[in-house]
Amino acid sequence: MAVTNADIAAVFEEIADLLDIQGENPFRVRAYHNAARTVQGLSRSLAEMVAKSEDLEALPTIGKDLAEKIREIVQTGRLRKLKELERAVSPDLAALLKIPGIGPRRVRMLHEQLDIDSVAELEKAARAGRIRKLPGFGATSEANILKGLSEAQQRSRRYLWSEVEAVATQLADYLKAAGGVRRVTVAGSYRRRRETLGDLDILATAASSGPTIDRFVNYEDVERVISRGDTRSTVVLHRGLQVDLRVVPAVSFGSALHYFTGSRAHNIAVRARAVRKGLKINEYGVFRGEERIAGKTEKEVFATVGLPYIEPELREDRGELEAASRRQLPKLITEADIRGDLHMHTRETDGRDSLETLVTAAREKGYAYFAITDHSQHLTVAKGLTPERLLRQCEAIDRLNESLSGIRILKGIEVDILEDGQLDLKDDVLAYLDICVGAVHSAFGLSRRRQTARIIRAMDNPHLNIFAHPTGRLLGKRRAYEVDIEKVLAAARDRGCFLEVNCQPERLDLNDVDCRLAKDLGVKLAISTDAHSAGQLNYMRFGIAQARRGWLEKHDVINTLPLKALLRRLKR
Ligand code: DGT
Ligand code: CA
Ligand code: CA
Repeated sequence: MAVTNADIAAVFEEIADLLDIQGENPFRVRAYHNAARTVQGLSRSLAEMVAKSEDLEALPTIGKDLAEKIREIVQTGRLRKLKELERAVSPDLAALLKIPGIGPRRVRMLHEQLDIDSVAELEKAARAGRIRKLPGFGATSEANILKGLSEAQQRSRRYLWSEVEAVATQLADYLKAAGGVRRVTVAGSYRRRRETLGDLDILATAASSGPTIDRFVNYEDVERVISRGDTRSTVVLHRGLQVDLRVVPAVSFGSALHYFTGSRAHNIAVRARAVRKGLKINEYGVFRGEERIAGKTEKEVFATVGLPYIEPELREDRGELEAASRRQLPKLITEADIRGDLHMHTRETDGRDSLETLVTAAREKGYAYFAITDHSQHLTVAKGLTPERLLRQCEAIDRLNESLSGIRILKGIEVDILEDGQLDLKDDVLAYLDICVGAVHSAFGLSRRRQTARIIRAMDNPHLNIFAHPTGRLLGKRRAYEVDIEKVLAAARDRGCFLEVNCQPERLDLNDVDCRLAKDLGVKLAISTDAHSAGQLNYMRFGIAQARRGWLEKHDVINTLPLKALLRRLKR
């Protein structure tokens, strides 16, 4: 992986900060800052200059010592000097630098005078009013530190894709109304549909960039403008979400979109392919020597390296370039392929809506079928169904089905998988249903071996069709339980069971990597919303995105089947 000038500058900045924290000679500290600035401003790649053994000492502010360090970073990807400093200054202490308003000198002072060694201790001291007493700090400084702390906490978190969707759409629409704007696209991890996002990256084309940037920084939801240049700007919105905007000319749109969509690893792989063909790809275009040969569309960019268009969801450097060059890219599933939803709850348990309301919603989605799968009795917090209540629900569904045409309600259950792998309802009850979805809602703490055995035991029951939210994770809240998912997948395949891709935005479980594994092992999946209200039937798009990131095609997913074929697959 090629070292960029920005990487080298970052190393120098870090060294400067760490030296400063240690109370080093200010001239040495300054030398590193200056070198970082020089490196940052160079138009040529240092990696390339090193490769050609060019004289680095000819560069301003770079002496013998720094030239040697640049060579070391380029050649080894690291710097011993930085490693030494990182050993000498604790990472917890260095982390204080990330708080706005705190530079290295202040870190040193806080450490020497108040014995503060971590962000947590800083917060405690600020809340106790101890910081204002330090020379050069004062009450305003202390308040700013507290504000900076809460901002830093916000910024270090990642956002669920679903949380950001409305913000992204509104901001993009708002920018489209700027004078002279032609296109606005949200790129980055948002476009790749990653389940969580660090920040938003927006790309626009416009006749001139000024008015677009003006409109951007004046958006009503902007809390703080971090930077504002001629063609780019970064702001923080009220909820702490950072947004980067880039305005590019239309001729560069495709290459800029490709660059800012990422992922970084994918970009690096594409650029390496270009280099082998004697081309250079960057955000401005594809170049042979000085001549621009492509850049207007992404399709053009891919074509210059001999590849067909690759969907954003696949751009993670997980084999998509190889598949593309062999013309074996998957034809990714779309929401239009889905014929029904196989997991949802009514107000009989923890859902909000009635059967009738769900019928209307499913009809609006154009579905041919959907399954009602309320919880079973073991899940008392969700008012789980006893066999008697389940039977009454089944009768209601039978009556409703008689009055319906063009759509069929499947009688189902989300049955608890008990700690010993037994299902929470008797076989004769399960035999009465069209579909049985099983899930783990208890004993998350079992060892990997026992959890895996428990789940496989549940799948031994021939009534179990779909294993729901298979790892139990809640994004940002709860880690997956310990389970050997590969073993579970193999067992499912051998038994004619399916695994779920749960569409709830906090679950998205299976994740993308495990979807891919399922496909490779030949296990079919169900993409199901687990809706707890009629509106949540629209969560299907989140699961589809995850499935696409997992390379799934229509034929990998059972709820793309017509009703009859599906019912056949549900008979094990
Ligand atoms: P995130 O924001 O953490 O969810 O992930 P991304 O992928 O949106 O990353 P971000 O916002 O840092 O950058 C957006 C895209 O811009 C990234 O996917 C690829 C491109 N990019 C940014 N910086 C670099 C870089 O230094 N090298 C390369 N090759 N690409 C970069
Ligand atoms: Ca981003
Ligand atoms: Ca970004």
